[in-house]
Amino acid sequence: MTKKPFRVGMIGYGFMGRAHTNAYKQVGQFFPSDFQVILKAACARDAAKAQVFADQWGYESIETDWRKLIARPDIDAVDICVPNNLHAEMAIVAAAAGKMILCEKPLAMNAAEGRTMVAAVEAAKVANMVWYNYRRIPAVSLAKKLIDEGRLGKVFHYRAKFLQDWTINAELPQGGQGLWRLDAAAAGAGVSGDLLAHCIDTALWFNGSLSSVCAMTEVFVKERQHALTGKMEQITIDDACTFFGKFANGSLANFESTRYARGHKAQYTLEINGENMSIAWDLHDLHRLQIFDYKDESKIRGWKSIHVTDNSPDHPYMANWWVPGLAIGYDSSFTHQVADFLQGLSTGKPASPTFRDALETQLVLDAVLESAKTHQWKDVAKA
Ligand code: SOE
Repeated sequence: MTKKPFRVGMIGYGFMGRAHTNAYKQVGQFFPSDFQVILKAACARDAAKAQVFADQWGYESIETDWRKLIARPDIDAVDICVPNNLHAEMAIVAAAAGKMILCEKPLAMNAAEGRTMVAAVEAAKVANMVWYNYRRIPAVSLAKKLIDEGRLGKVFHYRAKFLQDWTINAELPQGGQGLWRLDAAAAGAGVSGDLLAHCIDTALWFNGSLSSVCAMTEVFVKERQHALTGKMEQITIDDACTFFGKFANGSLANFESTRYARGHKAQYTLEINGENMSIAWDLHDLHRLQIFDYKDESKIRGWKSIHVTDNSPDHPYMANWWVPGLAIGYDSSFTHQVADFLQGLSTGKPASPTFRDALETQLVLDAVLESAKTHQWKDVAKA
């Protein structure tokens, strides 16, 4: 069967540029589809850096102007892997050019910007998706399956945290590669947009809408040297953000994120407690799902740890990998996301989260930051 080309134009070459490209390279082997992914062009302002990236990862060509990349007739899909302040403009131009768009998370700097992006992709009717990759860790996808099967009964609590420790050093500058995450002008928000966004995305997927939130944020290092200007500049993003809230289904939410939890590198944990079952997951042990099922016979009832590596269809995505018991990793979640995106193109049922789905996360984030600023509960606006 002749496959349809899916010609990718990648904008950006950092950590996420590599993670997404790795997924494009793997997907055809592990998840065959109607499409042949072709790494057509990599784009970065610095031609030398773009060329090194293109050579290392197998892109056929480079561009240094993202508008030229988007305009190229041999590009079908644009992957936006640049700091958050550039997402909206690039996505809107790509939509107008009729290109499919795969955008790194968070969708936008804020919900207002997110709305313009949703309007653009929906008006242009182009396929779109946001890279909230943790949904596609098999253990997390299995948790979603169990929740959708109604096994939990009434849900009472949802709690999640995402802890890191890489910004404790006050000498660390802000701005530039990787460190743009500390610069409000480039990132929009701190740990809320960078880390809590993942937790919120999964929570909304598992447990439905959040209706109201009450938050606090803190900036522990008030000034950092800006890598681009060399000057000491104020830090206005949140270094830490904690919030609680209420879901529309009546359950209570409890979230925490920080880059100041010494010893934790990327500890994303989540737990959901229902009347019949509780489910917990930890990114540091990513192929295990912890389950407590109250329906178990009392003498053997207790928390069980499921190694989500079986190749039966019950363990999402695993049938396409190795033999039972052999684990896959963080990188595979991106491969699964591309696989689902391509499948969505064939079936006409778009892979989530679409820009519209991701806008809901953005609305929660806006309410969280507003609540922290005003020291008041805030309702989450409707999409
Ligand atoms: C920040 O350190 C970061 O790389 C986030 O930007 C990613 O979204 C998260 O998955 C891991 O941590």
